[in-house]
This record gives sequence, C-alpha cells and structure tokens, in this order.
Amino acid sequence: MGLSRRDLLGGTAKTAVVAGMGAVAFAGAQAMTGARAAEGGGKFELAPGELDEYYGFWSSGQTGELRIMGIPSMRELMRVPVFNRCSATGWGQTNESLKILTEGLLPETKAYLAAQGKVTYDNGDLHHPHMSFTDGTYDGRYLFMQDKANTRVARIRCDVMKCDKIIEIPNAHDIHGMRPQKYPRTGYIFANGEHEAPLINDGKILDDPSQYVNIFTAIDGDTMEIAWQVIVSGNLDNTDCDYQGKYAFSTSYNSEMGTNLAEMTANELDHVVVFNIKEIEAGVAAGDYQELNGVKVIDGRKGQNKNYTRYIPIPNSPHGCNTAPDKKHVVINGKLSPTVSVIDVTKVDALFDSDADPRSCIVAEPQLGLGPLHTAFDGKGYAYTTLFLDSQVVKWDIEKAIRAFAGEDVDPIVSKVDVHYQPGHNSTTMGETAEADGKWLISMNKFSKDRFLNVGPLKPENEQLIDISSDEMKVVHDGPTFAEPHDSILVHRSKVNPVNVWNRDDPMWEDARRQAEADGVDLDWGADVIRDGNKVRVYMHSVAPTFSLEKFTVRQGDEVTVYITNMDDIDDLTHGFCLSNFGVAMEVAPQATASVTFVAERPGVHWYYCQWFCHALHMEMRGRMFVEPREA
Ligand code: K7E
Ligand code: CUA
Repeated sequence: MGLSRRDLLGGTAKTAVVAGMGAVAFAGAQAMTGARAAEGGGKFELAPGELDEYYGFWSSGQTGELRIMGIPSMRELMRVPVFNRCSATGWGQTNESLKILTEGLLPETKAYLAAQGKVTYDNGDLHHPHMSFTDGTYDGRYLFMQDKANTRVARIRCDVMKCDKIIEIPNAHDIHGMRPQKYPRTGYIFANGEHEAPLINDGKILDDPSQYVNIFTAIDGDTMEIAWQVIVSGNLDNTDCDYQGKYAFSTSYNSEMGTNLAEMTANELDHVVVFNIKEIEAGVAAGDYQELNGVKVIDGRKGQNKNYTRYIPIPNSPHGCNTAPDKKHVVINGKLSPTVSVIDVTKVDALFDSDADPRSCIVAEPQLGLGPLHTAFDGKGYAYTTLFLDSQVVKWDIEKAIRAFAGEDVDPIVSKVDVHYQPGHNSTTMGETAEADGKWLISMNKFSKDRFLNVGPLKPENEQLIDISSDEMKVVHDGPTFAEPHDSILVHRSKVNPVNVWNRDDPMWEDARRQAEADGVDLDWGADVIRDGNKVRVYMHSVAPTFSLEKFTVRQGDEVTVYITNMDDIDDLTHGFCLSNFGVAMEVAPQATASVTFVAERPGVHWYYCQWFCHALHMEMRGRMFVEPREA
C-alpha cells in the first residue's frame, strides 16, 4: 500500500507529488502554463498531467450508464455501468452485479423476464444523475439516477464509483424527473412517474384514460426503500425541491391527461404540483393511505380538500424545474411558452394555510425566447436558460425579472449566446447547490449536425463548455457524446474522494465471503476447487502476473462458479478474468473479489486469461479449464 502505480510505471517522483497535491500545486506555479485561457475566465485546456477542478457526472440516456467527466477539460474519465450491460467490467454478468440488477425487481417483472429467458433488463434510459446533499450542498456519499425506460432508480457509491442498489418503483410508470432532498439531508429521493396508467394495471382497465393516474414517489436514499407515494392529477415531468426541506415541485405537461399530441397540448395552462412533505408524512402516520404493492399511497389529486398538494397553473407544457442557490426561487421552464415562471418558496406556505390564489407564489414570468427547457445558476443572482428552438442560452437577472413582473420598466435579459444546436439541459459548476460558483456552464445540445467529422446518419450530441465568468458568455469547447446524455452535474473535486483500492471487508462480495466460509476456503488466498453435486466452485486469487490456479477440471454440464480475488494492493493494478468462448469476462480491481457462474457445456481445453493489461507478463497471465466430456 502507499506505492503509487505512477512510480511503478516510471513516472518521476515530482509527477506523483503534484498529482497527490491536486489543486494547491496547480493553482500556483503551473497555472496557465501550456494551457489555453478563455478571455476573462479560467483555463479550460489542461496540459498533460494536470487535473481538472470539477467532476462532471453525466447521464448517458439510452446507453444506460453514468459517465464521469473532467471539467473544464471535458475529458471522459470513466464509465460506470448501471442499467446497461458492460463487456469490459462484466456488469450484468458477475454474480455481484446480477444481485444488484435483480434483487430490486418486482415479482411480476421477474416473471415477465423469466418468460423471455432473462433475469434482468438489458436497457435503461438514464436522464438525471444527482448527488446526495447535506445542508444544501453535495456531500460526496452517493449519486442517484433514474431509468425512464423500465421505471427504476439506482444509487452509486462515490467511494468506489460503483452502483450498489437498483430498485423498481411499483405503481408508477416510467420514472423521469428525479432529485434528492437538499435539506437537511438526502433523505428522500423524489421521483416522477411520467406516463399515465390505471392505478392497478392488471389489464381490467385498458382504453379508458379517465381511470389513469400518475404517481409521485419518495424513496429513502439511505435504505433505498420506498417511503410513500402520492397520486396526482395530470402527469409528472421534472422535479426539484426547496432548501427548507418543506416542499418538492413537479412540472406537468399533460394536465389534460390526454393520450395523443393534440390532447396533451390542448390547454393554455398546465401546472406545477407542490408536494407538502410534512403534511404527506402526517397523512401517512395518520393512516390516510391505501397500501398497494407494499407501498403506502396517498391521494393528492385535485379536489381532495387535503393539504398534501397544491396545483399552480403554468403556461402550456412546462418542462425543467430548477431551484436557485438563493434558496428562495424555483424556476419553471415554459417549453411551449417563451416564458419561465419563478416561484418564491416563501409564498408557498400561504397556498396551504389559506385559500390564496395558487399563482400568488409566482413572482416573475420573464419572456426569454423560444423553447425554454432548463435553467442553471451562478450564485450571483443570474440564471441561464436553454432555448431549444432558438438554439441559444440566455443569461438573465432574477431580481430584475421580479421587478419587471411588479411593473417596473427593466429588462432582465443580460445576454444570449448561440449554441450548436438545440440545447436541452444545462448545468453550472456547483449550480444546483447553495455553493454555486459561476465558473462554467455546460450546454447539452441535442443536435451536432456539422460540428464534427461526419460519422454517418447517426450523429453524436454536442456538449459545449461555456465560460460564464463575465456578462458575455463564451463558448470555448465542443464535446461530442453518445446517445444521448440529457443532464449532468458539475461537482467541485473537493467534494469527491474515491478510494484507490477496495477494502477487503466491502459488502459488495458478501455472498462470496459467506460461500467461501461455508466451503472452508480462504477467499483471499484461495486456490481451491470445491465440488458440490454438479455445482463446482473454483476459488482463485490473482497477483500480477499469475492466477493461483494454472488449471482446473470440471465435467461437461457442471454449473461452475469462479471466484477471483485480486490480492494486489497497488492503485491501478486491476486484473480481469476472461474465459474465452464462454462469453465470460469481468473486472477485478485491487483487493476486490468478483465471481461469475456459467454451465460448462463445452468439452475440451479452454483458456482463461487476464483481460486487463497489468504487467509486462500480462499475456502470460492465463490458465486452462479442462472440461471432461459427458459419458455417453
Ligand atoms: Cu429535459 Cu429527461 Cu431532464 Cu432530456 S429531460 S433534455
Ligand atoms: Cu493481470 Cu493482466
């Protein structure tokens, strides 16, 4: 331990020291050397060996994984498989990942998948990654994210940057908007079911939309169990919450509960649903719920005369929902309306305490341009809204927008910048926390068109880095991404502290630990083959450049489980286990255990090899599995 991989590979002592010191070292002597500076802003291109100031946590849309970027360099640092399968790491194949991918599925989903010969879904649609909060800012514990495609919510542990929990949300359909509670801590994860369906969706009700509902879910972020759900009127799109721990807000673009475009866009006004967290908790405690699929479901629809929800009318088809770092304002983005609506959270109490007009909490509604989708903030009182149809980002002044709404003759718009093209989400450095610092903005554009070399009819998306340190925004970098990130968060690196080497006591391989104990085998230093009927368990450890077993024998038709423990404890010394022609491959990082189970249906000699380049003798790091043919 303590020996850096960089030293081993011949890096100088100086590089190792600089890498370890991080920000301090770079802010001084090396600043600006060999890097391009944006006028008025910080440098955005880093010299070899320099580290980024921010982590970017990126959704990947239908790719189903989370990506880690370095900001401002826009370098992709890592991909963390979540809802997808991963050929490199074995996610979706190892027993450890299959447990996470299957244990949170509902019984009817397991039955459906079994009928397809599967144990879990292969796809996911990950739009919204967000970090856990303590006291209004990121705390570096977890990342949470949703799957719109198959109604799931997942969690990644930030210490190892691996997914450790995935749950399917019952009663709801297709989780879209998702946010962690900001205060006092996370706490709840709020998750929006976007698509309408009967509450009990067993086929008895089909083409009768009058009986469809949408469901808002609060998940306990510590246990990943569902705390409660609320039935709402209209559908649910995006969500965010306040800095007081009192309210969550969700946009609804289909208050009509229509089932086609014309119906969904019929009304001049849709709405934002306000969820009163304390009232809902009290309602649950008082027993005012129905239990459905093991979840307590509260009725928060219009006309219930309860204090669980309020509905604020908002111009046609709002989309993004973004709380400002001033802890006071929530911006609702108009989409079909050229406006954004600004809610003052201090005026929301009155909606519940009296019969106040639900729009009395709207304190500004500036007209910004065509197709406002999402808004980010800089902590200096400015907001940055993407204009999908105008292909622009607009910078505007929240206070001036409030004064203009009150009748004063002021223009809240500070400046606009062209982006390429059609932006959806945007994000600013620390912008969704109380510590927004206003350095960088990412505009996540849906179309790249002519911005990159042509790669055929399917084009990458284009994510642009914008310097927002002065009134005039400057696009300083184009970054292509694949299919298709929606949202991102930019987290100062001081908030995130992953380990370099796994802890041998990690719960990730608890099942392997228990099995080794039952088999009387040392999981750490094993070199054992245990036969248990037609089940065979093979325990190996790896130390570069060897596996502890250079061969093992099984019989055709045996169900074989191979456990590999990487006993190297040097950072970046990952091994892998690939069993060729068996479709088996997995990552085993330093001090980790990983296991995989397969049926040895192919007789003969089969090589397994280390598939992570680990040593000068990496090619030689291999062994043979003998499969004895079944007796005729
Ligand atoms: Cu606007 Cu899924 Cu956040 Cu896409 S959503 S852009
Ligand atoms: Cu071990 Cu390559």
